Amino acid sequence: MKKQIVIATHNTNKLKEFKSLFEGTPYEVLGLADIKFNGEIKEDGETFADNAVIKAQTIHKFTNLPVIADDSGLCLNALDGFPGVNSARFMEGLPYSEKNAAIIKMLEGYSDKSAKFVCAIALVGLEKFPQVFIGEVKGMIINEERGKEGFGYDPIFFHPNSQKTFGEMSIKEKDDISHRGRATSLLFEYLKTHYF
Ligand code: ITT
Repeated sequence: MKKQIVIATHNTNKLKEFKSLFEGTPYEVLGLADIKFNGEIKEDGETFADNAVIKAQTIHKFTNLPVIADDSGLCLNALDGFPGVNSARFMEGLPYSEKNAAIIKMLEGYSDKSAKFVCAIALVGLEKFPQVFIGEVKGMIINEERGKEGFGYDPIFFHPNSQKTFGEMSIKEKDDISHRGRATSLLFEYLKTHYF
């Protein structure tokens, strides 16, 4: 029988990516709807890691199952890492087409278009203390949206090695190189040694 692990996210696209990443592992991935949690989680940490731990601990208290949470975001080098931990709250409520247009505009006067996606994954409920795994991927912001795959800032995030934006990649292609894919590989190395 598969072991159960909860992904503490309200973001259905993240949940989809985690389900794809966990395919072929001994874990059945549950979302917040499966455990009937529909509250809000206050993300007031200063770092991606802090917020991931806050989310995972909140849900672990609710369900008692092992929980992983992801806090992630886009960091623009020319703007000192903006929007960073506030990536989800930047222009909150507006569609990503508008947020992406705003990011392109903010970078207009800068020759440095380099950016990175960061993902901190916290695992809570297997050990006494939370474990945190961090993945990053470097890229650059292009001047138009390209591709309909993925979510959020994916269509303006160009990955030079692939010569594609994340918006032009299938979920599997993105899994192989993304910040979330990399943090999850570290999580799996840990889980394999101790819990697979
Ligand atoms: P949960 O907190 O419920 O997990 P959220 O979307 O609010 O969902 P975060 O606080 O971690 O999650 O914010 C992450 C934001 O960063 C996300 O909403 C996107 O704007 C951006 N982001 C993170 N990973 C991304 C990815 O793989 N592709 C595109 N944008 C991403």
